[in-house]
Amino acid sequence: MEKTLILLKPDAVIKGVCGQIIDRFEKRGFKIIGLKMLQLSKELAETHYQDHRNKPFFQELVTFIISGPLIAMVISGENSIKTARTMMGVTNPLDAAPGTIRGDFALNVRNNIIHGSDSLESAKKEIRTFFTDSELIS
Ligand code: IDP
Ligand code: MG
Repeated sequence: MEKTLILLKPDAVIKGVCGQIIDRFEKRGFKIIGLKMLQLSKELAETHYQDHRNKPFFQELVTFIISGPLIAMVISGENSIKTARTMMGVTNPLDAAPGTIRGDFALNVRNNIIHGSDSLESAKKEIRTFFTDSELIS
C-alpha cells in the first residue's frame, strides 16, 4: 500500500486540533503505521525542507517548524499521497476550500497546520528522515 508522511505542525499542536485531523485520515480509510511527537532540530528541519532552501521564506519556515513539538505520522492506503494532499487543501489557507484541513483549521500560509509529501519520491525520502523501519508497523 502507498505510504505518505504527514506532519501536524507546531500550530496544530498548540491549537489542540491534532485529534480532529487524525480522525479525518482514519475516517477516510487510511491506516496509521507510525506516529510520534517530537521537536525538530534545526538540522532535521533544514533537511526536510531542503528543496526550499533558496526561497525567501526558508528561514521563517525553519524557525516556525522548530518552534515547538509536532506530530509526525506515516499513513498507508490506496493513493495516500494524492488523497492526503487533496484533504489538506492548497498551501495558502486563504485559498483553501472549506472542508479541507487547511480550509477549516488555518488562516495564513506560514501557520498552515499540516505537511504531506507531494510525490512518491519525496514520500520515501521524508519517511526515512523521520522514521526507522522498526518504528513502522507492516
Ligand atoms: P506544501 O506544504 O503545500 O507542500 P510548499 O510549497 O512545499 O507547500 O511549502 C512548504 C511550506 O512552506 C508551506 O507548507 C508553508 O508552511 C511554507 N510556506 C510556503 N510559502 C510560504 C510563504 O510565502 N511564506 C511563509 N511560509 C511559506
Ligand atoms: Mg511541499
